Amino acid sequence: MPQLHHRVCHLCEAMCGLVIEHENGVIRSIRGDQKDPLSRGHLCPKAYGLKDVHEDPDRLRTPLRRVGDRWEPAGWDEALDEVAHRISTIQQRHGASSVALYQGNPTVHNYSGALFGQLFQKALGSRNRFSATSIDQLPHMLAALQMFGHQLLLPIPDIDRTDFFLIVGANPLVSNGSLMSAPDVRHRIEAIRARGGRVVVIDPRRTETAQLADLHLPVRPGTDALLLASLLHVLFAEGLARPGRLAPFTAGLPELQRAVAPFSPEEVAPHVGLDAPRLRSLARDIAAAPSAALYGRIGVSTQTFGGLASWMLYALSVVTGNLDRPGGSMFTSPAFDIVRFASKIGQRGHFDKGRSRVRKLPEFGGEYPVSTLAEEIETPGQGQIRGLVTMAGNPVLSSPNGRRLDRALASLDFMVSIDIYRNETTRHAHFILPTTFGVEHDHYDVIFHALAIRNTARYSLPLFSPHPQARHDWEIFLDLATRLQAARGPAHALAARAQRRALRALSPAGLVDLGLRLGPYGKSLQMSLATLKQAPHGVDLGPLRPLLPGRLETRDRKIDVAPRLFLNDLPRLQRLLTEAPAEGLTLIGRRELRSNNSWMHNSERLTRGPERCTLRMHPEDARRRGLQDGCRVQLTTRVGSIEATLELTDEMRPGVVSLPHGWGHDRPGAALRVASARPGVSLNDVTDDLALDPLSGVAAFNGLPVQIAAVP
Ligand SMILES: Nc1nc2c(c(=O)[nH]1)N[C@H]1C(S)=C(S)[C@@H](COP(=O)(O)OP(=O)(O)OC[C@H]3O[C@@H](n4cnc5c(=O)[nH]c(N)nc54)[C@H](O)[C@@H]3O)O[C@H]1N2
Ligand SMILES: Nc1nc2c(c(=O)[nH]1)N[C@H]1C(S)=C(S)[C@@H](COP(=O)(O)OP(=O)(O)OC[C@H]3O[C@@H](n4cnc5c(=O)[nH]c(N)nc54)[C@H](O)[C@@H]3O)O[C@H]1N2
Ligand code: SF4
Ligand SMILES: [Mo]
Repeated sequence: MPQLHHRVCHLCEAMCGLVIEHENGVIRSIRGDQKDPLSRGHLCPKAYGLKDVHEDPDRLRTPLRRVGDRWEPAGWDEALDEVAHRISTIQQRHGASSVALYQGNPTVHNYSGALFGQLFQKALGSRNRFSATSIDQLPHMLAALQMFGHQLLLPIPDIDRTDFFLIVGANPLVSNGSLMSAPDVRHRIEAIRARGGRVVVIDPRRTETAQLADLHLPVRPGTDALLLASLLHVLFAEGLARPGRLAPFTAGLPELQRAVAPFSPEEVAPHVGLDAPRLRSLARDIAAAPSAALYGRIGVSTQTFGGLASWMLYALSVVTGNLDRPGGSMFTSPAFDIVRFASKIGQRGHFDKGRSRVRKLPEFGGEYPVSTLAEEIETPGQGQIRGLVTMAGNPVLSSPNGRRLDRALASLDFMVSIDIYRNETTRHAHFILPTTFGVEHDHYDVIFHALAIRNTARYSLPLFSPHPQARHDWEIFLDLATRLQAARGPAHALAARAQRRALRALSPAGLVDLGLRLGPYGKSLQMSLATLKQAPHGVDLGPLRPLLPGRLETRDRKIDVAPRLFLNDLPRLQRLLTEAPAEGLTLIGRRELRSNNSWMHNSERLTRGPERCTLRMHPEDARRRGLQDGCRVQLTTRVGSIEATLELTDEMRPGVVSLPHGWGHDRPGAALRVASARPGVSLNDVTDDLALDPLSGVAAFNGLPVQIAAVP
């Protein structure tokens, strides 16, 4: 008899509720859960990735040890013992920071792994920590830290009630939303227009999202900070700055006004590549809208002015009174309130408390930019990285100048990867420790409930019991942490073992229970794990509510709309006005609906159909270079060359070309049979580890100069 299982999809930030039909341990079908209060029945094709990855014969099931080019299975105890021993030995000889840590994106989609990963991180005690944050949302978090006092206090666009949705450098129709958990974003955007609201997209490409909009503005890549500064300029110059109820607890408005004075639409227009009257009327439209949700994502955060652009978007919300207003950008009240928790234990985030060894890049939240990882491994001397732990990450394909990192990883004394696949990164490890996946464990979105457009809470039980050989991420972290602590001496060993017993007894689910009970609905709604277990479709906690000034975490309980850090970076932006816009082509990224960064290309179902890893170019640019649709072209940057198939489309802004990242599955030693049959190329073989936002340290993937020629 087929049975039904209800759970949340953990593959992206949208948190779609699913109904999974299964029989005799096999998933028969996956549908959207109509009763989920957030996703209301939505799902995307990737949901089947849960089944495909779960059943994938290439997914690792036992620990692997590499001996030269050969891999042999190892027992858990021997693998964990040897991994801890090798890490401790390097650390004893060369210092705690000689072993680095890289945490990839799926970490934040796995609450137990993330919580216990912190424990492991502490036990490792290395200052050389890296994660996908510095190739992603770091600037948004930095702006939140500076303006609202907490790195996780991110304003979320209230798209279900807004009258004006401005989308800058994001393509939620394909990405399903990021720092904005908003399943079924298509219907939500259509609803804005149906109720008489407007949608404007600023993107060098006429994306799937732009096609739904009232207005698409094809900005020149990397110039968003100029564009946004000009909007602020118009608001002040035309007396449209009206922070309203935010005014009593907003500091820095006069400083902001002075700071944006040089950036009139007329000044910035030739650099941004849009007409000044367009920019002026956009500022007026935002000011005139009864409510406006102003939103930016990867396109604005991962560029040379990522910090400034992220700050200015939030500043625009404040200046127009749209922060913390229904229909504007609001803060969430999640049932497990990670922001409050973190601040209770004094963790609000920090920036530039230290600098990396080689390139002197600033830390953020105790991490260094991953753009510097390769050179920290390659550069000899005191503090050199000699060992590496990767967890749920594939930086060879996901970080800039991946080829350089690829080579650097091969030179490490020791590397261990906690991952479900032997892929382009983990092939360099001496040990791979495989984890359970998806339907084999429980799930609660500690992070994404805090970033959702509506307050809801939903807990999922495991569907299948894990393979007898399998371990959860959290179990591996706990066991490694215990061993690392024990290696420091008998007293440490005793304490570590006691801690291990206590944490196993509490269990990750126990931590969620605690978080729910101590959260904002613990008393009022008796929120607990038991409550959620009785609500298999999730609990609706209502639309976002105004929370300011109470929710602010700044010392003076005020919004700082003009943090010194950002003001000091404005002369760099102003210099852009004195330079002639660069000739030649610039490269930007792209996401594809059936793909998820680098790791879902081993699903037959998700990769069939036309080739996806193509270089898109405007036909006019192709004509000038004598290139034909479908021909092979070579892309060359400072860092290297790759080849790709050309796809001509007038959705590209002339002068801009786009290629998706996460491909390039043709490296020896990886074991991904489906993916390697259609490998594509890695965009990050040509992105530049030296190209970053010097303010924040985030990688500047977008707006990279590139030469394109036919393959000889
Ligand atoms: N050029 C360019 N590069 C980019 C981007 C871009 O827009 N352009 N985007 C960037 C962004 S936003 C991100 S987030 C990064 C992502 O960068 P990464 O996080 O480094 O890479 P992923 O491709 O997400 O790799 C995830 C890894 O986790 C493993 N995995 C999946 N599930 C689990 C699990 O449950 N447990 C464990 N232990 N492992 C698991 C997979 O096998 C895979 O090896 O890429 C960045 N790179
Ligand atoms: N299907 C799918 N969904 C995903 C992922 C995936 O790989 N596949 N990855 C997940 C992850 S890790 C993340 S972080 C999110 C990201 O979520 P999004 O940010 O929505 O992702 P993208 O589709 O890369 O959208 C970025 C947009 O910025 C545009 N852009 C590039 N350069 C510039 C610029 O200089 N200025 C402006 N204004 N726009 C620019 C690009 O054309 C692109 O349309 O998606 C998540 N969801
Ligand atoms: S949109 Fe995201 S959460 Fe929803 S089904 Fe697709 S991958 Fe899963
Ligand atoms: Mo990301």
